[in-house]
Amino acid sequence: MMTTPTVTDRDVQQYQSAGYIKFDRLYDPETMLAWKSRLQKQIARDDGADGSGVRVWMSDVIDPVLRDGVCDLRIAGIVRQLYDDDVEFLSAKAVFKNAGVDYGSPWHHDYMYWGGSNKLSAWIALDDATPDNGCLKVIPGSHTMTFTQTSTDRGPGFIHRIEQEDVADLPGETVPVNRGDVIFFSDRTVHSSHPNQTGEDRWSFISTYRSACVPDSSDVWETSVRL
Ligand SMILES: O=C(O)CCC(=O)C(=O)O
Repeated sequence: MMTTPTVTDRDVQQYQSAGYIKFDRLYDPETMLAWKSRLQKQIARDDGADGSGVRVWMSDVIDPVLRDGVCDLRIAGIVRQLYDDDVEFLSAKAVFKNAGVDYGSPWHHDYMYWGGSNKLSAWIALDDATPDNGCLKVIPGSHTMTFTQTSTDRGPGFIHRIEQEDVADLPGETVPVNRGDVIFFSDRTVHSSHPNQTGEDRWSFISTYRSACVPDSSDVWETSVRL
């Protein structure tokens, strides 16, 4: 039977002070490979799997198996303890890098894209990720800071960014993961990712949640699922 993962006071403190926390092996590797296969088939059906390595599904159109996966107790139990008791799932995105789509994401935080109330996302590792194949980098504590946003169509995928010189004095942390690990992070936490230099697949699935009790002025989401 599935049980709520243990979240200690120290974990909550780490999330609140650093703006992120990693939980090891929330999902088993077989489940992650099954999710990856569903995503690959869905993307192939939708658009032939070429182009950018980011795809987003809102809560009303996402594959129900994946929706149930990102709303189950493993994630919901942690989101409730780290962030808020009463939570809604909003959307999820696949971010894949491979031999053809190998870029690192530039520094940014997700609030730049969304606005509104503060949110939390879960970066779910569908593959092992290391500095060589494109794992995440975060700036601990950056969720409480203010940054200048640059908007550009330079480079792949990410329109809104924070310039490297604006974070040069802030120690970033590289967060390698094993398949099935999950990194929970605030939408104000500044993050980026390494490029994939291996030619091997690096897939992540990133689900996003908000408090059901806090008014949200963002116009990004029209549907949600109460956890
Ligand atoms: O998974 C990655 O490479 C980075 C994804 C990311 O930064 C984002 O989707 O906001």
